[in-house]
Amino acid sequence: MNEKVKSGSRNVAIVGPYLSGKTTLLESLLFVTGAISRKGNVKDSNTVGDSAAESRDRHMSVEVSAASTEYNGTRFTFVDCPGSVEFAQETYNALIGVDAAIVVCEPIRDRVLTLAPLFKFLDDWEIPHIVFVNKMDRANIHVLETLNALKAVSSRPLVAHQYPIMQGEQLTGFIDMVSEQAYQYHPGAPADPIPFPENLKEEEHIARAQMLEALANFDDHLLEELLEDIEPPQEEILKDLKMELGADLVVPVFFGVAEQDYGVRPLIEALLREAPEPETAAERRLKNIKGDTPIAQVLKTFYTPQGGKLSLVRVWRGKLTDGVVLNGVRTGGIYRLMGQQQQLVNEVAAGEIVALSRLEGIKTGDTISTEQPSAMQLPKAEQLEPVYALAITPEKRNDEVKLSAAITKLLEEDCSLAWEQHGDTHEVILWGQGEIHLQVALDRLRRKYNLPMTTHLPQVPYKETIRKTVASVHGRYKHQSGGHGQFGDVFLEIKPLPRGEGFNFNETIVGGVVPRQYIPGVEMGVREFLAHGPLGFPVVDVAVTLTNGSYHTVDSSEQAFKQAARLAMQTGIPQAQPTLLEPILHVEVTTPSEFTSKVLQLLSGRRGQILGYEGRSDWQGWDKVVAYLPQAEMQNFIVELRSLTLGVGSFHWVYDHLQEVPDKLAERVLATNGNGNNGNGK
Ligand SMILES: Nc1nc2c(ncn2[C@@H]2O[C@H](COP(=O)(O)OP(=O)(O)OP(=O)(O)O)[C@@H](O)[C@H]2O)c(=O)[nH]1
Ligand SMILES: [Mg+2]
Repeated sequence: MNEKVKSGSRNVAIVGPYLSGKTTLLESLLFVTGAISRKGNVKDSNTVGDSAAESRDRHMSVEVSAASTEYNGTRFTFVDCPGSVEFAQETYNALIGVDAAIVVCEPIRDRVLTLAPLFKFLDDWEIPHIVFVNKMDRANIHVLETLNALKAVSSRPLVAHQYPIMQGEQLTGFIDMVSEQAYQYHPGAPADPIPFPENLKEEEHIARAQMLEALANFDDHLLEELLEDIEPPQEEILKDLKMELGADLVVPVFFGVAEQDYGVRPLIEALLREAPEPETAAERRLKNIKGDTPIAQVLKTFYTPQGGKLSLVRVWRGKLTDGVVLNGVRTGGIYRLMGQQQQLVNEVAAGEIVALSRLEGIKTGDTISTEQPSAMQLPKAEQLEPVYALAITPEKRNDEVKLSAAITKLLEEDCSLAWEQHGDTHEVILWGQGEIHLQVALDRLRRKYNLPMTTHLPQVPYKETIRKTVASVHGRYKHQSGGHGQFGDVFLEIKPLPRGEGFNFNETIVGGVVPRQYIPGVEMGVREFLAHGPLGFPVVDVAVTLTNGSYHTVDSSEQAFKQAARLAMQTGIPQAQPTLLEPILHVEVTTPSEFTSKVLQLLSGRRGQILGYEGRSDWQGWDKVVAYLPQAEMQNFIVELRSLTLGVGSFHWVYDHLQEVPDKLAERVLATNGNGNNGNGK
């Protein structure tokens, strides 16, 4: 790694939709700045960005990866983010720590539309960003069409910083919109200045006028010049570009072919000239935090293949030196990263992104400082809710004990995962953002923690209830064995309760026909029975009253009354018309309005009950659909929702209530997973 840094640093995230060429662009940036001497390729699994085994296996990025390089005396740390929505949490966590972002996209209308959630995040957090339209070697739509598609999804004005020169679908050069100088690209070499291509004059003029107008919206002086038809000096345009990009007021657009390094030098030149200095982001983030205590924030937590913990941090203020104690924890070492390679450094100044080792107990998003305990907490990216689940079991039974420690580490690396041990079904359920997300988590369990797992679809936690009252049911337990006998005798009333009331137990015993000390035994017997009803599921919304009974002075015991109660329940519940209940979720789906009708169909097709839908007040062009959805229908809901909405639809859910399963469906459920292991009375 180069150590010729003279003037400051820039931290730049590379973000954008799945497969748009982010990792390839990083490779090219590292190559043209001399940080690597040979370019790797995503297909050959030898790029810096995708150096994690789980990324290499899939030819896609599944976690953020950082790499530092140096250009013209400035250190650039790039953070290559995964594009798949299933790994969006990684991207969001990292984005809050950078000075600017490059949004890489393809010149394809539908793919551009998928940028909307990312643009929203960037604007909500005021993160300066530029767009790099990649794959301009296969651009089969006109430049203006690409720009219009981009404008439609960005709340900030887009300004074309370059005008591409095309030959058919292939980018061959560009016109710099500030200087109006044209350049010709060459394979493996920097671009050359060429005369202005006359055939593009008209288009370029329109695009340039739009750029200047957009900039003038935030600069009165420039506006006056434009109104008076005065050509503004280049320095003024550049100054405005820098100021307005830094304040996230405009979004400059560049074009290129990362695979051929086309457009990559102009991109890094522009970053050097126009990306805001690290102080800009620091001022924005530390707005309310006075003083000069060193402060950093964790953007990502890694467990290296050797098992060491590494925290990628942004140093917001002050200097960190080797062995510094942060939040009471002594750091192991400070490293600059080049993918999975680490270079040890002695100290690091504010405005850099580096990795710190052994920050035990400190999580992604945490604010860390030399003060202890740290009272400061910088805002963190919102945590995504899990939307997809699999039940998991270790392949080897003995591994069960190791599982929870390993999953805890997994969750530290990725907070968009969650897990639970389900109370009713006893399954261990791994929750995440989609199929690939969970497969990656399982790969990590196998590879890093030697915990191969098998998976299956989680059971739906059905319950059962009753429809009818049984006024009196008798249970008598009588057992003679050697010395003491066993005797318990009860009459119970069993009544359905309204939905959601759970269970209650009463007694109306008079005259001590069932002595006080045996009544808890009766309740225990009833509760035990209800844990596994006749259909095979826990019974809820039932009231049981002990109304009568008898006892034996010598042979009665709490245990005998418990058995008597179970016997009464065994007889009584089947007479009370047991029925199956299913959990119903309250869901709020977020979708671009153009897909709302499809979303409504999807919900109805899955037995959903639409409660309403409306435009989102905070997001133009997007709707919120609210519905009840049976949990049994949730398994692939996110997968189908994404496939209907170009991948951008999402949903939020909470458990809401239990509801009777329609008879026909209940028969099917019971045929496949009812009653088989009903432990009742055994
Ligand atoms: N034709 C063409 N293909 C490219 C270009 N840049 C990248 N690709 C190809 O696009 C595919 C995806 O590239 P990546 O660099 O992995 O894309 P990514 O955006 O990092 O993907 P994720 O991180 O998985 O979202 C690979 O097959 C690349 O070779 C380009 O400029 N032109
Ligand atoms: Mg990638």
